[in-house]
Amino acid sequence: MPAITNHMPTEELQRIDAAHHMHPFTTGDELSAKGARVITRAKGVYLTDSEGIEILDAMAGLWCVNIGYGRDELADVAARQMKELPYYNTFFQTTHVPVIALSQKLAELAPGDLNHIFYAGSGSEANDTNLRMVRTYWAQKGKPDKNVVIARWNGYHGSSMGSGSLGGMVGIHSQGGLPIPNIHHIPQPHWWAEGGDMSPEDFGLARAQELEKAILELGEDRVAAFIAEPVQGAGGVIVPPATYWPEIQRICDKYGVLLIADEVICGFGRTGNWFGSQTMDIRPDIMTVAKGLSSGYIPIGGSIVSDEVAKVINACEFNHGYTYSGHPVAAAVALENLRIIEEENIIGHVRDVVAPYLKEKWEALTDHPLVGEARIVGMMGSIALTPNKATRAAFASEAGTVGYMCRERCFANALVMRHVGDRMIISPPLVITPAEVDILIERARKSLDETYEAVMAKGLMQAAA
Ligand code: PXG
Repeated sequence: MPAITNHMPTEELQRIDAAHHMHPFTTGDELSAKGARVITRAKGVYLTDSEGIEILDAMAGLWCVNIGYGRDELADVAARQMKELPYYNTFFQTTHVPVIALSQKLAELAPGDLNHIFYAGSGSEANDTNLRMVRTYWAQKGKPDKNVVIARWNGYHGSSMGSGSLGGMVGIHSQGGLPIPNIHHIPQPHWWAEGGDMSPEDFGLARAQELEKAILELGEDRVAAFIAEPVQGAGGVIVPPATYWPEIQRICDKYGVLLIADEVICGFGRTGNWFGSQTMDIRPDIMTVAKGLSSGYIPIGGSIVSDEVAKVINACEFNHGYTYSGHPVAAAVALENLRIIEEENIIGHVRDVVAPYLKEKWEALTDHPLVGEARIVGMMGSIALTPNKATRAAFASEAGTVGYMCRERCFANALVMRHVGDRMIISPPLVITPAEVDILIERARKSLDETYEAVMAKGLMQAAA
């Protein structure tokens, strides 16, 4: 068999891919018929595909390439670490220098007394850890029945049995026997879609109070923890009303419910601070991290936990861990990534330069006939496509029809902008420049114009009854 290289014809690469590679969250047969887009290289905020087309990646991969593509420093650190110590585990009373250094750094960066890290290979694994850790925490404190975790509909926490159960994605729950027992979901603070006639402030408060209602129904002695993303990502970049998080914090404090902030997307600068918890002014007991921890260059995730949680867990043998918990190469790469974020003041660039610039351009998209609202926090934004801005109506067509059309136009216009239903979302690399933001917005507008034309031509500008 010939070696497979970048220089093979695209169709040949697509044929072999279709024959042997099963893609996540994909209808395999449909993709095989169409052929997957083959990405061959990337630099800065741009991807290059096998046809040589340069595409502006306004999703930073899958919300993770915070420092942008093509940073040789990370490759060099990985190579050095592989030569020195490519692998050793952190089980059986051993440790190594990269994991020691990364742990110290994360403890320094994380807010409050979040000073202890349990490592995983991904966000899903880290949330599985959290689920077992909070239940073990309460069992150790003599409350084994305090084992229910409350989460939110349309939240995303991963796709393993545990993390997929914590998430509130019905598509995930519908396959493979999820959710597992003792996970309880409450509604999300999605004002645009679900707020009806309420003001965003009243609605945010009402949705936070759903947590209190659930705790009272289940019983305070049954509820171990509440898990949520500071800003929902995969659910459609849903920014909660300002009233939401303070009320959630009050309720968690009042009933002794551990607060888990899933920072897998929000962490490491995405919202303009190191962590989304700082932007939303909350005090979690545990933060889930992954993605931006290594800017996606290598798989690594973890749970950053408070002194109190660590004290209780460390007093017992926590029968939990992964072969790659604290992998030395991943730890070394993550540490180098954090060094770059810090020394190059990338979060300052977000906060003071590019996020304010992007916000202005992004919010101006509401002048487009298809765009109802535009929401953005730091470098994660969304726009709602609607046939009627005044009523915030959904389209009469099946949810996601128009969003998908828009995403396809974006692809054709060399822009990766995703759709979640009929919301379009962006999460570009944090290092994007104002000039590159101009290109992003220009391509987004062109794609919206083309989508609007097609929507009108097909008679789809109709509100659902
Ligand atoms: N928590 C959050 C908040 C996430 O966004 C995970 C946990 C799980 O991480 P891993 O590393 O196990 O994938 C995620 C992942 C999408 C999409 O379509 C989003 C994610 C993953 C895959 C697709 O937006 N987020």
